[in-house]
Amino acid sequence: MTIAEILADQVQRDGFAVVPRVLDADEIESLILAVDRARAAADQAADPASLRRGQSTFGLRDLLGRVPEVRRLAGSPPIRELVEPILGPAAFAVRGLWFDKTSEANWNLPWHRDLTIAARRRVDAPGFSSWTVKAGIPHALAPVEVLESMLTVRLHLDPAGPDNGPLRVLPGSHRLGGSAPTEVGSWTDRVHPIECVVDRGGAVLMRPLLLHASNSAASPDHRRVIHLEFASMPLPGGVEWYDVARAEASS
Ligand SMILES: O=C(O)CCC(=O)C(=O)O
Repeated sequence: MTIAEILADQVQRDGFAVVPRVLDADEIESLILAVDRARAAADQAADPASLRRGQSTFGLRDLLGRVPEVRRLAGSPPIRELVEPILGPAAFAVRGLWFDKTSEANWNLPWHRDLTIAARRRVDAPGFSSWTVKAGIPHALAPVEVLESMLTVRLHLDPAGPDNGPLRVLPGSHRLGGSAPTEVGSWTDRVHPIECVVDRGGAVLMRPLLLHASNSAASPDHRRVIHLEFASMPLPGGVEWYDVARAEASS
């Protein structure tokens, strides 16, 4: 079995996999600089894409649209090699977010699934609900079939360990088995949570329907993550993805 096949199997079975050494030190530094530039520009323009707590920015939306380096990364061979064995060669990135957990923004997130997609415009199609607008972009809860066919790649620009509020997951909880996507209790009662400990430059592959959470960091420091969501098919009912970033053209 190849490493790609082993990872695809893990994601199929557990809903997630931790992958070491996806980005090297130079790539990490240039991504940090590129995101910082976009973040500073958004802050200066009081742009709602920048997620702020007090004086501190802890997140940025629309990363694929705002940071060309991240758009290139999403279509680059090292990322495609993680995504294609799971979603197939037609997969494309549909959303990019950046998060940093620091002492000023030391969040604590309860168990949840990622149920929202970003769309080009609101269309009241069956299966889409709770439309909202975030940073000028329409968002909706998506049908389960759409979410089941997606994959998130979380790229870690800093180490995530037990002390800085790493992602926690409930293995296998991406399989709904007929239960509602908002249902949590039966999983927390019987599945032991796993902490995703990731080195700088590593990644977590995750199905959006996997139940996940994170505690506040005991020793907060930067915990920067580029969060990329991938899909492999058009949305139903005339709804369109807000963004579609495909693989780099091979020369
Ligand atoms: O990075 C974290 O702390 C969790 C983020 C998260 O839960 C999410 O992206 O849905």
